[in-house]
Formats: sequence, structure tokens, C-alpha cells
Amino acid sequence: MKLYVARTSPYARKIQVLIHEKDAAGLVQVLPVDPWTDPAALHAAVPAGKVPALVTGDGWSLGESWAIADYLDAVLPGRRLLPAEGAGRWRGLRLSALAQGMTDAAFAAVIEGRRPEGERSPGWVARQMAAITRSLPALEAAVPDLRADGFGLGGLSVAVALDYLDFRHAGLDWRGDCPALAVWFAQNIGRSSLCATDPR
Ligand SMILES: N[C@@H](CCC(=O)N[C@@H](CS)C(=O)NCC(=O)O)C(=O)O
Repeated sequence: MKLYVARTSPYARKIQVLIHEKDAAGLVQVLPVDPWTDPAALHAAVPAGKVPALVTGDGWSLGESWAIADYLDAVLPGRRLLPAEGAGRWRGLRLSALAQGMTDAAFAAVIEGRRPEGERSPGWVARQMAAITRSLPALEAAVPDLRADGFGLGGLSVAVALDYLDFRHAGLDWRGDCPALAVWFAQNIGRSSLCATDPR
């Protein structure tokens, strides 16, 4: 299997962390690309041209980190990171969706800042930052769920999302308002899956 990634993409990092957590790094060939230069191989794999993109051993391909995570969790050996059914599955999906929403906002704010001057919208950036501000207390309230998740898909998605805030929005003092989340994050950020995929 081939996985197209970009070093700083939080979506691609999530999939790489998942592969590490399943101890299956040898089974997926990781191919770094720059999606912003429109590489033909990436476009051939997924028409949206975004990373992550997976080309399976059967020769078909899959985009969107949430779909790739579900697929790889099912087909790769190693511990299940999202239970196939039951309350643990809904908990994992809830956490993963919270993380995805916050990441979407954090990423959109970064990309807006890269547009040519005169094309940037401060109002759009403020809207994204407000979504982050609303997401953080929801994650703080979800710390018992994060602990119950046992660093499954939910936990790893939240850890990657928070580390993306530290990486790209370093001025945001989220730890001050989210003390329990900060403790949970500090307890997990040293995991080898996260260290091995640190974009810095
Ligand atoms: N919803 C997608 C988002 C993926 C995404 O936006 N990837 C960015 C890199 S962080 C990308 O490849 N952007 C290139 C583009 O928009 O053309 C997912 O969860 O995988």
C-alpha cells in the first residue's frame, strides 16, 4: 500500500500516527508530496488532490483521513483503534469528529494567511479562530472520554489536533483554559507514534 503525505499536514499525520500505533509501519509505503504543486501521482490517486491519499494493495485508492483511518484500522494487523461496534465506536467517532472540526478551522486560518495581501479576509480568519475557541472547552469536557478511549482513533486525532495548534497557532494559550486537557496531552505527547511524526 502507498500513502501520500505532506510533512506538515495534520490530516496525514493522523494516519501516520495510526499506522505507528498499530505497529504496522513496514506495511505501508509513505510517499511525501507537496499537494500545492499539483503532483500528477496524487491527482491520479484522488481527484481532490489532497493528502492523505491511500493507494491500496488491490490498486484502488481512497482519500479523506477519516475514511483512510477506518480502512487501515480494519485491514492492518495490530490493536483496533476504533471498535467495530458499540459505545466505544461512537465515543471514538465523537472525539475524532471534534478533532477534525478544530483541525479544519486551524488549517483554514493558516491557509487564509498565505493568500496574497489584499485577498485575505480577517473576518474569515476570526470565524475559524472562533470555531477553535468553541472546540477547546468541548474537548476539555471530553477528557473522561479521552481517557476511556485508551489512545484509540479518538485520542490520537485529538492529540494531533492539539499539537497542530502548538505548531501553527503557538500564540494560543489553550492550556490555561483547559487544564485537564493539558494534563492528558502532556501524558501522551511523548508517545513514539507522535515523536516519529513531529512536523517541526
Ligand atoms: N478533509 C480532508 C482534508 C485534507 C486536506 O485539506 N489536506 C491538505 C493538506 S493539510 C491538502 O492536501 N490541501 C491541498 C489542497 O487543498 O489543494 C481529510 O480529512 O483528509
